[in-house]
Amino acid sequence: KNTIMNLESGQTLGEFIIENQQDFQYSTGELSRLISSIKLATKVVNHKVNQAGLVDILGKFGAENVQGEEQQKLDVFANEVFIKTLSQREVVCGIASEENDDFIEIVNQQNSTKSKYVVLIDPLDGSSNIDVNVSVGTIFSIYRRVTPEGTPVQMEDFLQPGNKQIAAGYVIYGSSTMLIYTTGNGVNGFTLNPSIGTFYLSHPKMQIPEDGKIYSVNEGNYALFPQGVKNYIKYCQMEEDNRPYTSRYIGSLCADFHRNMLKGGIYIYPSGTKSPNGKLRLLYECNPMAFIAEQAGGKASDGFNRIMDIQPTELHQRVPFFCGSKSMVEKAEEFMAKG
Ligand code: AHM
Ligand code: MG
Repeated sequence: KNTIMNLESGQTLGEFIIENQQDFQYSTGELSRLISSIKLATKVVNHKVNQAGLVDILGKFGAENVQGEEQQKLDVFANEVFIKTLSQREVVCGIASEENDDFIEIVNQQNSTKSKYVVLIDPLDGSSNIDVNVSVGTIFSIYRRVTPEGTPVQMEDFLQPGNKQIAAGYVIYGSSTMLIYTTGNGVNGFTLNPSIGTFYLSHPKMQIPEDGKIYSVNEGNYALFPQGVKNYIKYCQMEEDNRPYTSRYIGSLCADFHRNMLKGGIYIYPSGTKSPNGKLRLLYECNPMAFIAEQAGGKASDGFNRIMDIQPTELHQRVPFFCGSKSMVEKAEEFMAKG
């Protein structure tokens, strides 16, 4: 009984969205409907992610795939859920997804594009972690289109620098499912109560600690890292002042980023690994996380310059990523500058 009373006194994400609608200039409720649609899709994906470990057992007993269909991969499923949910509600005029080569134009039954927003999304980030029951996430980024409303959406509507983002957020399907987002007026985090399917405001006005003691980088690639990153890692490991720092790497950006948000820390995915610009995508991963980090008082850089000032040239562009507590990112930049 107590639990129910406590929950009822807490603010839900739905209530929060309505109450904060005035955050957006020229607000017509359109962006609120868009964020509500993301909330809905998140719950559908969450339900499926929670069942991931059961698929084999159910399959063995014939309870799954009665038509003999192959079990759909979770990242494909998540991609479809977000695209269908957003397009059917006509809350966006275009979607670009990490899972699709090209962007998708959304038209309504009259064959026109009504909304002025585009969404860029990584529907299931860190999906290689699913099989081992480690947290995965969703990352999204929202822009106002630059081409005229009512006309077909164009590539330039998606290739905008991160500093033009209207909103951004991530979901972490972890020991609890959380949705964290910003509309440029601070960062707020909501935790899902799965028994009633409602997100509650659990982390209001999130602030990333100015400094931290955790560094997250895939050190297996050490030999390939630029000298600046190697030197910074050695600095983290040195016995001096409040060091050595602690090393934590989950391999799920949402989870590593989220831990750093709460405890302070730096996340690095440098160049010089499998691709010359690292692995992470500017539009689906780095820009939204950079917007959230900055809104929480943190910092995001490519090692030299602000992530959100980079002018994108292609949808799936990759970029080195240094993100987290402000002083830690600045320190890493100092090492990068020295080379
Ligand atoms: P994905 O979008 O294909 O899942 O790749 C992104 C993920 C991030 O979540 C994570 O931080 C990174 O890849 C881990 O890469 P690596 O295994 O190379 O360290
Ligand atoms: Mg990803």
